[in-house]
Amino acid sequence: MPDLSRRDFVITGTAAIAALTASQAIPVHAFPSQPGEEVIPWLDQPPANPVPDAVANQLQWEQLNSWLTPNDKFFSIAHYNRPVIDAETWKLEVGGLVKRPQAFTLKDLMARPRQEVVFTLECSGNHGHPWFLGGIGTAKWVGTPLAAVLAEAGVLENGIEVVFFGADAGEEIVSALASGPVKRDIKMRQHFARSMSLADAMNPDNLLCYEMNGAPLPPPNGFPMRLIAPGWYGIANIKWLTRIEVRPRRLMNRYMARDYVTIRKETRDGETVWTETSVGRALLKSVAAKVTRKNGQFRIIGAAWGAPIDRVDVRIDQGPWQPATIDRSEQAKYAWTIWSLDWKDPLPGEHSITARAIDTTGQMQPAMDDPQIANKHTYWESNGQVTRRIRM
Ligand SMILES: Nc1nc2c(c(=O)[nH]1)N[C@H]1C(S)=C(S)[C@@H](COP(=O)(O)O)O[C@H]1N2
Ligand SMILES: [Mo]
Repeated sequence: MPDLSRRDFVITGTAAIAALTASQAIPVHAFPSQPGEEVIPWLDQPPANPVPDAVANQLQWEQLNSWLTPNDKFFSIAHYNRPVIDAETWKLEVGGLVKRPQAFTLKDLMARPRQEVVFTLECSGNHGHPWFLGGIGTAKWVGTPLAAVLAEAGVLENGIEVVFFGADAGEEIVSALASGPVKRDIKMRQHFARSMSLADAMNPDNLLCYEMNGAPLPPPNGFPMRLIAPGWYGIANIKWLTRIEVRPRRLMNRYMARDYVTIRKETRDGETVWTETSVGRALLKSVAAKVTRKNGQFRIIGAAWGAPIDRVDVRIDQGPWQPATIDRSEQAKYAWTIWSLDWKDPLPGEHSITARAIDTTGQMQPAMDDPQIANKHTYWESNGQVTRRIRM
């Protein structure tokens, strides 16, 4: 029995094709869309983005048609300015608590060993606001491993934290509360920065990245160099890198300690406890991306990411959870998994569609009323189950 992959269709007789297409209906590969396929738009379209300078080019879920997000469709976030960097004069400094401080040119770094990773980058604020649904994309990132650069620089014994600085900068004001009656605002110009523990920074998958989907890193995504930290939320992936500094203390700047901090109210032994935690690793999540119609057949197509995916369940209205078909044709450790579910004979009218992902350790993406989500008083790490509405 020959393997009837799609290519074989071309050289097989018409009768065989007819028999095969009739028996197996639509192929399990969700992408690319088929000729004659139509996308039914969601009813709950997001409102206008109130911060178009900071959050640009959000993913349009209905247009999701490939596993990798094309560079011109990839979202970008800039909390300060969007620097334009001359690659000829640009340098990356590696300093602080190292035996051999270094300064690399782009050529130096591109001459080092090349490594690639397909990684789904999501802003931890994604789905935290009604207008923010498209702060996510998947790309093939290429660069040189960070670990070897740090090892060659020789981290000194008291170096525990690795700080990554961007070229972008802004003014920060901190209310310095003294223990007495004195309170004073301190204004300072700060470069965008985030840090990781030395152990996290030494992860062999971390890249000093200069290439995205086969092209030089586009300016909005960090040209000429950014950190790619697979498995971490977007915020850790510092763009427009200029300096890496090893330090003896934790970094407590705005984007580590004040912003991108999740605040949760928990009850422990009847007592209310508030927790404040810095956003870090990505969390398990899934969404329905689009509903398609072809030859009178309907299909829900979506994505799941944030952890190795075992299963995705889909619920239509208040019906049972139905297991989706996982598209195994394109998968990678740190990339989203595409799934689909055939929707048999939807009734005309309004419907809701909810997806939930289950990872390979059996963990389930939390429901919106799960205490993990319901007791969260900030919009970061919004990985609760997403419900979309549609009119059929
Ligand atoms: N230098 C710098 N790096 C940054 C940011 C920034 O404002 N400045 N934003 C971060 C945030 S919040 C996210 S979600 C990701 C987004 O990456 P992208 O713009 O390539 O999509 O970049 C991160 N890296
Ligand atoms: Mo972000």
